[in-house]
Amino acid sequence: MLKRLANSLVVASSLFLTACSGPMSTLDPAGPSARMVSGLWWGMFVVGTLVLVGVVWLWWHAMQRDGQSTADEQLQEKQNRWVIWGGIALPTAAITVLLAFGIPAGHRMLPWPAGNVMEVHVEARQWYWQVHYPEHDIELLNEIYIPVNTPIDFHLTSQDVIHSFWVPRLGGKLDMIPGRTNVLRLEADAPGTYQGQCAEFCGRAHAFMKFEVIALSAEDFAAWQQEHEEEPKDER
Ligand SMILES: [Cu+2]
Repeated sequence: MLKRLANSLVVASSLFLTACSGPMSTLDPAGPSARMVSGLWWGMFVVGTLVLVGVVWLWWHAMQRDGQSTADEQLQEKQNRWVIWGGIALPTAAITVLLAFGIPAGHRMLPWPAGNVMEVHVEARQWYWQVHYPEHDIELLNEIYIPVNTPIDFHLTSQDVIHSFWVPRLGGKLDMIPGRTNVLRLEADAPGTYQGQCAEFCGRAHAFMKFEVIALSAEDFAAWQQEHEEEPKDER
């Protein structure tokens, strides 16, 4: 029976895991920030699974036992041990381990001053994205071209309601709030197209508020930039 249960668990988990790739999967990271997010996710998944299995095992064990009087002093002491180790020590240790990984990971994702950071401004509106490259005076709509292996600071704001900027394969999401600029640092490892989506319900067409991040090699990006800078301003 246990063997059959184990087999069906393997089949079920492999079915679930095949759904972990794809253009909107945080578990298919394509940049340093996304890798930290997915690393934390897997760590929490493993710890959470161990805790679940342990609790279910204890519950099953408890259900099999006959009732005993709690007046028994020895039994009382045993129960106190369970409360201290299982109810206080174990959660404290688990939370400490998670914080020891989680806090430095969150810290590394912040946009600290660095040498080769590129700046891209994104303004959200119902229901599209206006992209501006301040250093090159380029404007785009619903698509963002970036060079690979370069940290990009996205300066995010909104012109109407709260939206949220999210490119799952590149990193975590960040809210875009009217009257405020939030900065999100993302980086792509390899050339390719990464899907983005508004992650905060913002009205009727929220589900269709999508964009694309196109990562190009350094040479291709330089060529793209030159091509766009040469366009006369009044045609944009
Ligand atoms: Cu939205």
